[in-house]
Amino acid sequence: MGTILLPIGPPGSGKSTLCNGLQQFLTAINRPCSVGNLDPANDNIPYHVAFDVRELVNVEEVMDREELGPNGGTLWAMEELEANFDWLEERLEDCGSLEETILLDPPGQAELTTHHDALPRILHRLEKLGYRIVVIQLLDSVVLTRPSLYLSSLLLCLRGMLHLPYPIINVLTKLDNLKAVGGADLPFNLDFYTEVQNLHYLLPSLEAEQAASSTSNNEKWSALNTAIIDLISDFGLVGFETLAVEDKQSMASLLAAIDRASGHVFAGARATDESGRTLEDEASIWAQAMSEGWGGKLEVRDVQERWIERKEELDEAERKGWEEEARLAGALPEQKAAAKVVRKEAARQGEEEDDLLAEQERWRNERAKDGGGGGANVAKKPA
Ligand SMILES: Nc1nc2c(ncn2[C@@H]2O[C@H](COP(=O)(O)OP(=O)(O)O)[C@@H](O)[C@H]2O)c(=O)[nH]1
Ligand SMILES: [Mg+2]
Repeated sequence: MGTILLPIGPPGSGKSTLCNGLQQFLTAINRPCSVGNLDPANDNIPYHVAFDVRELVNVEEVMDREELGPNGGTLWAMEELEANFDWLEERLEDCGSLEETILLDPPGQAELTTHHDALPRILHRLEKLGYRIVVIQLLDSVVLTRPSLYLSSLLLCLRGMLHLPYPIINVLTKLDNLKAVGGADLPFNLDFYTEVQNLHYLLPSLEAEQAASSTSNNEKWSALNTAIIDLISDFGLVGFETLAVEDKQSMASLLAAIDRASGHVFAGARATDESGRTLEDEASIWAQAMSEGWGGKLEVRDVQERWIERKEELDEAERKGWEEEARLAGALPEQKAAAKVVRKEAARQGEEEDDLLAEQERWRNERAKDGGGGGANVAKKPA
């Protein structure tokens, strides 16, 4: 049975980038993976695309034909995709064996994950075909920097979880960027936000934010905030993983969470070559880590340290690490220059050695002519 991973989330939350990152990561650990674009207005396809919904429906064409704006055009296009479900089914079959992981990159319209029915109906039909489905709901971590944005995002995530009733992982993306957009001044530690702890603690900062930006009745805002907080807390469903897509550890942690959600069973043994030697490739190391019960989960405390508290220091350490790796691989220009110097020096020494040997040979011949013992015999012990 194949697994379909569906990243959802507002435009710019990182869906296409995650598809690209996961495609690279899964390929590196030898897990077959394809990515299909379902966004009829996608102008950023960084990954190798297996199939593209724009072969079926083009948003500009829909907008012209139906006299719709970009938002309505996209929703209409998703309905066309639903009406042409056979097209999707065939494209998925073309992706190869049902063991494969298939990523679908959908549009970011909020309607699709709050109340529009095309996406849940498409997923339902895919599930009936036998695909396992995992939804990955993305949210730019910049929302943590404004309490009102964080609260409304929680509401959006909760709605997404209720609208798409599949295993779902909520992810705060772009953690590497959080400090630059104000993450160093957050009033609470990162785990407060990822674990969605007691939201009532947010009330004073929500009120301060609203007092600064609105002239309307603050009491009504307070009552609304409290009602939303109570609603989110009563459901108790929302929590977040974190992601910095270019960070290997962060990607490994997210993939482990995805695997837990999809029930992916790891091959326990490490791969071997023809002679039976254990391979030291990434796939093998991943299999080993999983078979030894590595949960793969990055602690929030470590994420906070890596991307907020000690970001500059650890960025620098990481840069040096990469430099060292590149140096070892002989990839840096200075390394090439250094290798050239070493080779030149060896050649020069070789030339000097040749001169020395020739000089010794000449001396030995002269000694032999004089009737003296050859240089090589001088040290010989008497028999
Ligand atoms: N710094 C950083 N930028 C990211 C990350 N993920 C995505 N982005 C950037 O966010 C922007 C929007 O990403 P994209 O994948 O196109 O979002 P989509 O509209 O949800 O598909 C792009 O410029 C990405 O390079 C991340 O983990 N860190
Ligand atoms: Mg995109």
